[in-house]
Amino acid sequence: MKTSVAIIGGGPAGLLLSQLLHRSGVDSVVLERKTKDYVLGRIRAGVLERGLVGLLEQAGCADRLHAEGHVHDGTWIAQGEEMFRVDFAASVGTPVVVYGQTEVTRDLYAAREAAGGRFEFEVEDVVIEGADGDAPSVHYSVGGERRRLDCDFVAGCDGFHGVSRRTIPEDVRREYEKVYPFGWLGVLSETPPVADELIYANSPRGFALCSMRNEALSRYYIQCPLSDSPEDWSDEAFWEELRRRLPSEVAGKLVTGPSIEKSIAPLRSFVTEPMRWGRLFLCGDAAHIVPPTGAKGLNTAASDVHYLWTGLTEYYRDGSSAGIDAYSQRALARVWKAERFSWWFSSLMHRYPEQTEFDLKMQTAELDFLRDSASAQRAMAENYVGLPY
Ligand code: FAS
Ligand code: PHB
Repeated sequence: MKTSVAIIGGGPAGLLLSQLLHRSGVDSVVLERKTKDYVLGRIRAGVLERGLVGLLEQAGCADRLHAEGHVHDGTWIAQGEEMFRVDFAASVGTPVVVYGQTEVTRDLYAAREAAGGRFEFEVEDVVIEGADGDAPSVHYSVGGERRRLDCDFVAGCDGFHGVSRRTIPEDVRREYEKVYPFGWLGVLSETPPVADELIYANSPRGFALCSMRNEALSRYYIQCPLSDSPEDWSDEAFWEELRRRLPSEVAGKLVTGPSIEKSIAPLRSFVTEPMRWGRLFLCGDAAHIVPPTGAKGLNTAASDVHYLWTGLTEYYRDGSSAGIDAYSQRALARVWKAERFSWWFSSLMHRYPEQTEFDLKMQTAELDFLRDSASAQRAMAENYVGLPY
């Protein structure tokens, strides 16, 4: 089989890239390790930056997003019994849209299928060959049959545990990592959200987040020890702990119900440089990971896709390699700003085992400054709604 761009990974990054390339007249094939249903069964991100909304509009996949997504002009920050609001609209004039990553992925699959997009599901033993030459190829097995995909370029959109990043020789790669000493226990419940906007809470018992997917589907998180597993937490124990981390006025309004999904995600900051090696380009979680506090994971995958899509379109349309040659440097410049914001917001909102009394005073002073300063709120809003591409 032959294509222009071989895309490894059928998550949001791979699908969005494939659809945008299609709209630019560039052919691609998506190779996905799992089944489509498995990919659509993942519960992950919930907040879309303006940049991602724009890309989905350019991909022709934003109709349901605009019909069912919820525009949020701000978010609440709770510290103990106190709460204050960061007003995105007043600070930077831009909202975010709350619309689950699962739905984004569903819309992208629908668009690719409607356009006759080529997929291979349940691929195994993927090997990228010749990425440092002029004629790369991707080799993989499906149902025990070994197959080969010849291409001009390979987009590694296969997430943190994929094969693409490891294809870049170790003496070429530089990796930067910070592992956080806690995880997030997440629950999805068919209950009305406790508030109209998100609530990020810093409580003496640890971080909590109240989010949602729609008026009847809520998403909640609490910081938990890395040694915990979802089975350690009954629904009742989760709701009780969540209540204890929220201002009592909010806790009193919490509508609880059976969890329909319960999982624990570890938190890490991770970046690999460069994001290009020859004709292999890394995109999304394959190249970087952020703690989900700042809702930057999916949204930074989107900005990578923007840079790669525009660069590849320029190559095929104008014969210019300027865009793809600048890809890694452009993508990393924005990735590191997303890493910084996610690290800053995680440091502000979580309780860390090694925190001293002084550290806690610094955290309280930072929260007070964010509460009282319009410029501090503007800086947060600028990052939260999404820095320009
Ligand atoms: P993805 O990991 O989504 O997709 C990669 C795809 O590649 C997967 O479908 C995988 O099956 C496939 N793949 C892997 N290896 C392969 C191989 N060898 N061959 C072929 N295919 C292969 N972000 C937020 O903003 N907010 C959140 O709340 C949030 N929660 C998260 C919770 C969890 C448990 C995880 C793991 C991540 C979370 N994220 C969150 C981050 C997440 O949303 C990612 O940023 C987003 O999925 C990035 O998309 P992709 O880069 O496409 O990677
Ligand atoms: C979510 O709704 O899953 C969500 C929202 C905001 C975050 C992280 C996760 O910062």
